Amino acid sequence: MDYQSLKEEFNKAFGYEGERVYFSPGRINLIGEHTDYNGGHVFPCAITMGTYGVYAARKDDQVRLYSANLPDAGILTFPIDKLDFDKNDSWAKFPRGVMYEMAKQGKTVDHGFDLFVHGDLPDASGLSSSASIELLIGNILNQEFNWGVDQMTLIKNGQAVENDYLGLNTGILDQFAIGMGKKNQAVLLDANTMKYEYVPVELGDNVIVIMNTNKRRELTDSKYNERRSECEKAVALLQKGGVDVKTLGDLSQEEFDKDAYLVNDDTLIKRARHAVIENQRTLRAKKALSNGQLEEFGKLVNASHVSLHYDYEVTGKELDTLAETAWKQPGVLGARMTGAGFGGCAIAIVNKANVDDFIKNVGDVYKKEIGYEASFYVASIGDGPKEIKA
Ligand code: GAF
Repeated sequence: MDYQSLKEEFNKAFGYEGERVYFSPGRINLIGEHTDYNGGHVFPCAITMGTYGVYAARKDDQVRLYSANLPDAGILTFPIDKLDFDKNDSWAKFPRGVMYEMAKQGKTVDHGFDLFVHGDLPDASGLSSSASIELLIGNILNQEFNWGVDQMTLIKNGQAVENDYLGLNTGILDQFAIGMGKKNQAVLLDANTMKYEYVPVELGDNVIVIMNTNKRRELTDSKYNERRSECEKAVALLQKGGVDVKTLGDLSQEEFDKDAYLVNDDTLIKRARHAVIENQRTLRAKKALSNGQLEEFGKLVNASHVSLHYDYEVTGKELDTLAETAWKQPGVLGARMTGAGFGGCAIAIVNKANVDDFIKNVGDVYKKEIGYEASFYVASIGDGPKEIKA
């Protein structure tokens, strides 16, 4: 949506002129899945799809919110000092959560505001619509209330909203990918040290196609927290056996293979093996992309999906159908699920000349196998949160 239409939409919702327009992206993760909370590496990029917000200050202490994506919710209202979590809160939980967590650092607002929001990310699809809105609100309030905090503070605050306010035990991947997004760049993050490095995404004649299963992925409904605690149990068993390890990201594949017997449980060994090898694979994939070895990069992308299917068991029929069908199409370098899994989206790296046929063929197979349609978008890699000018 463009600047003018967003201003008009604000006007329709609130009956006067909004002041400033902001944008926060969604993200795809190229590789490095379920590694962030295991002290490993992730390799995501922000995309040009995301969440727009139009802001205007109010003189009183009321926050009023309107989402074009949830028109039935109407205008949601709360006073600036009522920030406690309320499970009936609809999407107001995000601005309230951001304000609640930032208030812990002494960053507050001293008057109300009206906010119109419009997102073009499919909801609960694994492209981080929640982190997108957390970073949108964090960046708006940082600018409008002169908080003077840096992007990393807003990123960590977004994660605190998930972990402490909403009770979801997620890692830093989503908020980091969005907050640090840069046009045409992926970013390799070591989630253990928080050191990061940008890598240009130069795919030659290829583009990234996002494939949406249209199966909603709700982290709360999923086995996300279970996977996380399975990995923690594996680490505890390795430590008990005398291995000097803090996270699975500390281990090479050889070290893990040597000590895996200490874990002594088939399921826990599979979970840990994924975390260890996926971390190593992510480093190899970053190297391959940096060196322009696109075929090698694509193979590592495929191997990531296989590991998420067999060892981590977070794919499911919908994501497997998309990835496995994609692998068989001409002009495809690689394909894998992206994000937490259990539904949501997959990505494929496809030669530009093959994209139309690719979408048709994968779409047809998906409809036949699953019974409803998948959606496809060609991804553009974009910047992090920013104000948009006229
Ligand atoms: C979700 C989480 F929010 C991330 O922190 C990450 O663990 C991801 O699943 C899996 O890689 O997006």
